[in-house]
Amino acid sequence: MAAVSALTAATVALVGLAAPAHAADPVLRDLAAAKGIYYGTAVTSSKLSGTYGAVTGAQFDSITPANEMKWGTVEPNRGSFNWAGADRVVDFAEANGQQVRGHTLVWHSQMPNWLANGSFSNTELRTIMTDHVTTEVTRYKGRIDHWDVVNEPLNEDGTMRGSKFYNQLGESYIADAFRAARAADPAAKLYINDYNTDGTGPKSNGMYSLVQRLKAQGVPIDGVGFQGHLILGQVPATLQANLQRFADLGVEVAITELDIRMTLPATDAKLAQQKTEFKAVTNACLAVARCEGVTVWGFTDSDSWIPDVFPGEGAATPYDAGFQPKPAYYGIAEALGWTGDGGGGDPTPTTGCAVTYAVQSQWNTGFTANVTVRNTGTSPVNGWTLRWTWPSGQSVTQAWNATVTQSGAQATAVNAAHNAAIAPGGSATFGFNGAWSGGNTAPGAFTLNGAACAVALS
Ligand code: 9MR
Repeated sequence: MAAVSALTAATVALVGLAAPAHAADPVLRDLAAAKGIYYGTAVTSSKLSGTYGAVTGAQFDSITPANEMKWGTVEPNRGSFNWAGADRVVDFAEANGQQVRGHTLVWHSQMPNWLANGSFSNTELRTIMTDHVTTEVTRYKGRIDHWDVVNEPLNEDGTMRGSKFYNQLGESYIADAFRAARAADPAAKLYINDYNTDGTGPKSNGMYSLVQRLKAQGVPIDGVGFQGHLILGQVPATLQANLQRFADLGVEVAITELDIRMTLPATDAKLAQQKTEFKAVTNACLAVARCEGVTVWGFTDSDSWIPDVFPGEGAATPYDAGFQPKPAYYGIAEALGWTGDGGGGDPTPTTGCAVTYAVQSQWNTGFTANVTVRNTGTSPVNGWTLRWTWPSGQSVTQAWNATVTQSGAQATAVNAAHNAAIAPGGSATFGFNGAWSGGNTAPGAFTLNGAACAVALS
């Protein structure tokens, strides 16, 4: 029993609160699952709470630590490990029913200084690398769905990048890294991952040849990741065809780091174009049977690498810095089959109300009633006037929590200061005493700020 309580407490702490999206907003992870793919996001582990955590948990079914599993983070000093951030991401994913993309094991960048600047014999370096792969993959064995085993191995012209590993070990470092990863967790899908390989071209051709060579050598490679760091207006027209030709080699494919940057400021026209382009990239994945999913590299503009690296550019993700969905978000949803109202960006806010009218008590000449007004729209109500017509000659004699006046058979209730605002899904209640004689039939219709409400009698 104690163990169960502890688990529940931990789960509650990790599971996000309800996301602050609009009531009618689609859920990307559900739409994606219905289409047979995942929709993921890169995350920053220290931010996985509050609104950031809520949106991450609610909208995505795969997460990738942006930095927490990189060698420089997990082993800053040789033999001394820091798994805190990586653990937090994996725990969050499990609490929220998400997959994890492990990123990344062997990369020329973000290496610890002791490794980047150390001198090692070739044999020693190979052992250091395979030990690192074994240690990290083993730690998360059974908990990582996809590993980016080797990241960014290519130059722009498609030749092999001159990294520490390549320079000392040659191309075989890649095969060794994959073999170590497979041995450590046979269930994880093992990927090679790079940027500027999204469309056909020299770098993509280099990757294609590399994957062919690895397959020919029997290297345990399961997938190819296409990072998808794209520029507005420059989404490669060959994206789908390129994904397909890799799939035809007998590997999975995935878009692993999607963002579409633009020159700031973002305008409505640029954001509309960005919507079209997020939709197109998502559609390209959907059109390729072996495309397993799409991951955006940060879901909010407040958690994007772009402004730091490309001054004057940004707005590259599907949510703005205040966690509001941008047109791009609706473009993704539309590609995933959503048909709601998000054509130009945010769905048009809706208004709606429902009234519950209840007679609490009644005596020979009088009665007491309560009225609850519920906001069933997606936009807030700020100040309200509720009107109804008495069907059998009643009149209001005294009211509370609203000011009620009457003219002929029409009653008008105006909010009190404390219940003027009704949030979407929220309600306000007021009460009154009334007089009746002959009959006390409940009103059959109400209007809120001039618009008819649904009516429930009780
Ligand atoms: O998003 C990551 C950013 O926080 C780091 O500062 C940066 C360091 O190189 O790495 C970013 O992620 C990169 C990813 O690991 C590999 N592909 C390119 C990504 C953007 O630079």
